[in-house]
Amino acid sequence: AACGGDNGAGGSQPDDGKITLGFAQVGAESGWRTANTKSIQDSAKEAGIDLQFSDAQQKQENQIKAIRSYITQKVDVIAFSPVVESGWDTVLLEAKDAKIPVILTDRAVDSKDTTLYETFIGSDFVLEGKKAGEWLVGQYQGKPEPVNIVELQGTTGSAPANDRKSGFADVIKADPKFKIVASQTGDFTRAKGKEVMEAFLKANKDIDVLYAHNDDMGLGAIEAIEGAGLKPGVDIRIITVDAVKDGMQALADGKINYIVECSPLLGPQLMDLVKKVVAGESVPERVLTEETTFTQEQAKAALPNRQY
Ligand code: GZL
Repeated sequence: AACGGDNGAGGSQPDDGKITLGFAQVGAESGWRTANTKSIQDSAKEAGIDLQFSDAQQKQENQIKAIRSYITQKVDVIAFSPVVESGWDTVLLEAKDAKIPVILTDRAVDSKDTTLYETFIGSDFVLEGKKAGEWLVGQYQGKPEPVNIVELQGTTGSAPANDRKSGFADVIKADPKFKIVASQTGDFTRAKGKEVMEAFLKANKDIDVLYAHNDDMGLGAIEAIEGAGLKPGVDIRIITVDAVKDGMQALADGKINYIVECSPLLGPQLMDLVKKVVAGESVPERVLTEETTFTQEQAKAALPNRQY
């Protein structure tokens, strides 16, 4: 392999000819994120790709710093999961000027210039929100009484929070009996989910449903609901997104009523895209992840072979 030669993509091939991938991860805020990191690290090893990895503790400035360090290191490809949708154009332009291709994983950016990245591999979060809404509408078919909903949003400004909120709202607006009486960010963490749900419970006497943008906030909310002497999944129906093991266990135990899956296992597909991009092959501008939904019965059946 070329030792230190230019591979045309701007990065310089290391002496051993291995591709070097710089990955700027969001953080370690949830079970989903942990599983996503494991998938990326395991599949880089499997693919023989040299992975430089950073954890931004959910701070955009740390992700930008990490991307800049990868540019300085002249990695062959940069990949990252943008913690929020906006504020990326400057650093992505620096990567483009350095001729280092960028791959978006998991979350999207709102940059108008789509030449700033090669492809975006991740879920359709609007569809996830719609799936959650459709299940709820189905549950209350033919029941005219009002349905009071509280919503735990993901990280403010993140694509999953924006899109899961809008997809859900789009579906339930069909019937005015569905009312979102409170909606606030729990930043995708259990701790914050519990704290905000405690506040919701104090401020709202009659909550029928909780829609949490991820399992972790839903699990935190369950602690708050039980702390208030109510039965999660019965007194307050709960819908979450992700389907990580702890969420699926709560679903099987009847504390959650429905989970919309969001797969974190993007590693293998990411490594294929990295190899294609370095080889100068064309890649699709959007790669959608396969995912489904789970009822309580389906969770019991699926739990034994859940990978994460
Ligand atoms: C979704 C991902 C979200 C998960 C959360 O693809 O960005 O971030 O739903 C995670 O659990 O924190």
